[in-house]
Amino acid sequence: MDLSLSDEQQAFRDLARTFLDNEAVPHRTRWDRDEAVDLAIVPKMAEIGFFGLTIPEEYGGLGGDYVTYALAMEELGRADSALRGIVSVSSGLVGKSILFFGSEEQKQEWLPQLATASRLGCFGLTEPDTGSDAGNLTSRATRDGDDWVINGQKLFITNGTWADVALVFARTSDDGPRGVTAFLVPTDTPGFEAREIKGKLGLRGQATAELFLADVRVPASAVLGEVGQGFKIAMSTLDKGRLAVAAGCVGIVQGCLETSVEYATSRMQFGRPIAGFQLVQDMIADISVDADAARLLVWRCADLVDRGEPFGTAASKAKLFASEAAVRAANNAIQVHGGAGYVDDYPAAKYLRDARVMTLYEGTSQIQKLLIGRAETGISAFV
Ligand code: COS
Repeated sequence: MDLSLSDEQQAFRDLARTFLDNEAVPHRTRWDRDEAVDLAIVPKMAEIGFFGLTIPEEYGGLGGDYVTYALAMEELGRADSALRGIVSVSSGLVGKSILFFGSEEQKQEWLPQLATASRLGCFGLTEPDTGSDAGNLTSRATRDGDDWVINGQKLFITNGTWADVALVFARTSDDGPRGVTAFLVPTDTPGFEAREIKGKLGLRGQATAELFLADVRVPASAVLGEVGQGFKIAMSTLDKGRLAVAAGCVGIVQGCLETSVEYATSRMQFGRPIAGFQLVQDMIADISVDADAARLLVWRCADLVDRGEPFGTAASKAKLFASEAAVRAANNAIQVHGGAGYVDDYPAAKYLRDARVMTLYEGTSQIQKLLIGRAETGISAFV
């Protein structure tokens, strides 16, 4: 489905697909079983431009638009969501926070490195006791002379053990969400420790970690934006993050469609391809409609970003629909494959395991519904 994509946008999508079909798809099952992607792919992905896509050229990126970014995220989701997460957390959540809220010095220091993936970033918001209620986080930063000293714990942090810099949100006053400040913390700072979380249902190739900060001392220049602005930075960055998750989910749905059609047209039962049975076509039709609907919501949102229009609610709608669609489509794909869908010789099982977290992270489906409900009614369910 090509809705008035420019030649450049289509060219980037084709480049991304060819690269991932050669460099990721043949290895993804092994990476998934080993619980680690081969990090040698990261510089190769950077060369294609995945990491620098929306970072301006003056900071070493490609200065691309968000529709192209959505296409790139879709291709990554179709190939391996573990790779999509590495990119969208490092150059998306961390890079964009620095781009929109950082000082010129911080931009010069970090953006060229994140754009080329010579360094990776992680986004330290979630804590053991604060997931959806992010504004109530309890990690604390206290002023000590010219420095800040950070103590606390972060949970489920993508890239946590691989990152060179952690964007850490910590409380600098007891004023709820208004008392949160963002800090750029090099992960080799004494007192910073990352421990990998093993045994995840999906995204097994991706490093997900628990972060421990014990008297981590950073200079005042590590504050991103202003003191007390951290929650706004997190929320506005997550709006774009939700677009990236949604686009990745479109890739999962697309992958489910392709593998289901391929399997159903070649698998013979009762003397004909199972694609000839109406009940199988019913499932394939559902996946196909989910792919189109999710993609259109994603493109609408990306287009709003590109035009400088408000896009938060559109991002919530895209993320809600696309993540639920990804779970539905992967479940349908397994049903089309029958027993073959239950083992990892085919991608359907991994699609389902990877899709399952998409309705949880970067704001659960329930949080997205409450944000959409608030936008429609003007009444907040959070107060
Ligand atoms: N962009 C910019 N500013 C925002 C914003 C956004 N998208 N959303 C909220 N803010 C601002 C508000 O404007 C408000 O500013 P003022 O203090 O100047 O009025 C401030 O942030 C606090 O807003 P509020 O108290 O209204 O918070 P919300 O109700 O907007 O947020 C929810 C509550 C539950 C929506 C929010 O905490 C949330 O999104 N939780 C999910 C967190 C999440 O996605 N976690 C996953 C982490 S990454 S895996």
